[in-house]
Amino acid sequence: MDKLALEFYEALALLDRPRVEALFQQAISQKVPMQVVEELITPLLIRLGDEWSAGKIALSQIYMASRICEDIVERVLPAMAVERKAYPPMAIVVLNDYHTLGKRIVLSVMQASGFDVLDYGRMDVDALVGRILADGVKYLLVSVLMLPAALKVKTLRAALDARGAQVRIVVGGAPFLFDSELWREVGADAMGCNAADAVTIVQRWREEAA
Ligand code: B12
Repeated sequence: MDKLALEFYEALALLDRPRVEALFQQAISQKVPMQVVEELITPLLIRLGDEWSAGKIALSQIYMASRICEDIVERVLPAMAVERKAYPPMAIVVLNDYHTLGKRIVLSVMQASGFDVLDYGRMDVDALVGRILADGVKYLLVSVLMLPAALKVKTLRAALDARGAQVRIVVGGAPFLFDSELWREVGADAMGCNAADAVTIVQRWREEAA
């Protein structure tokens, strides 16, 4: 970990908001804000999660640290592109989970890249299937950070298949980063490691259909 990342991590673990803010400003003087989010903030949150599962820090620390990060990320998310791309209807959702920051970032990056993406917020499978059918969604972006929620993608796929809905599903989030084969096992069509992957995958699907 470089010096800035180490200092950022220490400030975050101590919940020292002014220091975190100052270090973020320092980082964005060298790189574009979204790159700092992906390369600095996301890995450090993952590290905090590992420290929590190892019993080294309290959940309340993660909660507060993630609130500080959310505030920073919210301020630097890219603006929606003026030019919109003509793509099949697509939506993004957090499935049965309360981890929302990843979805927020993926949505903004997609919108900044010119995609119209319906934001379904947080839903369970039954409600989600209804929305997908009503909106005629063809590409679905699913964000999950809990393993039980990741396994629900299998239920979702089965429910969509049972209704004859042809929907391509791209998944992302911690369980799929922990287990690189999980996305196939739950019946997704693709898995993305970050927001930029979401853009690449959707573009690839469109090219394949052309
Ligand atoms: C912050 C955090 C919280 C916060 C969430 C705040 C919020 N509003 O989001 C709080 C404190 C509330 C929380 C609560 C809990 N958490 Co938590 N949490 C985390 C932590 C540390 C970071 C998550 C995060 O925000 N990362 C930053 C964002 C930007 O990254 P991201 O979501 O991964 O998204 C990026 C990529 O994955 C990708 N991506 C994400 N979605 C998608 C979708 C698509 C389509 C694509 C292409 C890409 C993509 O792009 C994003 C940008 O790069 C993770 C650790 C980890 N390894 O992820 C644990 C973690 C997810 N939590 C965990 C747990 C267990 C819990 C709790 C059950 C703890 C408890 N006992 O209460 C609760 C459950 C809450 C619930 N029911 O959902 C576990 C899950 C383990 C598992 N196997 O299921 C983890 C992995 C920690 C750990 N190492 O054990 N948590």
